[in-house]
Amino acid sequence: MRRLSRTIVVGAAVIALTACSERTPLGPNATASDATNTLAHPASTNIIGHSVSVRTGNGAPSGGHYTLNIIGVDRNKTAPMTGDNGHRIFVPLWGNPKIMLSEGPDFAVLDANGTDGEAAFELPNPDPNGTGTTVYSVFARALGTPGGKSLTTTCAIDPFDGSEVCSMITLTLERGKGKSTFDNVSKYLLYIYADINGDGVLDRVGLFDGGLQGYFWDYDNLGLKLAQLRFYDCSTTVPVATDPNGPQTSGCLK
Ligand SMILES: [Ca+2]
Ligand SMILES: [Ca+2]
Repeated sequence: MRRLSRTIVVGAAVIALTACSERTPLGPNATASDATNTLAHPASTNIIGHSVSVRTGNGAPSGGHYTLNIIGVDRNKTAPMTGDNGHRIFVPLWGNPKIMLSEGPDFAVLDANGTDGEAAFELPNPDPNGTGTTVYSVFARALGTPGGKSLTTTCAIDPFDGSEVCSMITLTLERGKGKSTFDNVSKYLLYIYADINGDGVLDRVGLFDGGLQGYFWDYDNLGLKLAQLRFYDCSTTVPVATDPNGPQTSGCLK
């Protein structure tokens, strides 16, 4: 029986906090009013209360955000697209690529071509202290021709035996008829719910926690043309480890 390495976790938190002090706003889509509203002070309620306070018509918060479009294509891309930071990742319309995740101060597409089986995306540590309350939140919706859906599961590698560990909760994005609205999907995309220490009790592991490595989104596309993710500068408190299907609470949509 083993435990998460707290030493590594604490070390990562210090690095993340250092990075925070130099962090720029959420991205090119951020509005001028968000210029002072960086993630540098995650404990401040002002971040949530003032910039992200109104639900817009599509179910998303208002305010600055970074958008990532995951685009399903029926022909493989041949261009390398490494370092192509265009806010979009191409994936097979039918297929099961990995979107490799790496920690960084900003949101950035590092490899836009997932049609070769693997894409890469950089994002900040969502929960540097492992409290279950994030420093930013992810909203998602399905767009494109009705009928398609995708299944996204957050996974990582167990450093002790190299096995793949996936969250027991999977985000389903399904394009129905009519208007497509955003939902807060933070617990699906920013955490892994799994028993990683083998004691028979579920654990909750935030992205980039030192207890696992090689984090990625397993993206199983079943004909979805466009999955749109938006990252907002507001916090979400996700369910406890033993109740992954429980509700999230969030200050994003006050
Ligand atoms: Ca690739
Ligand atoms: Ca456990």
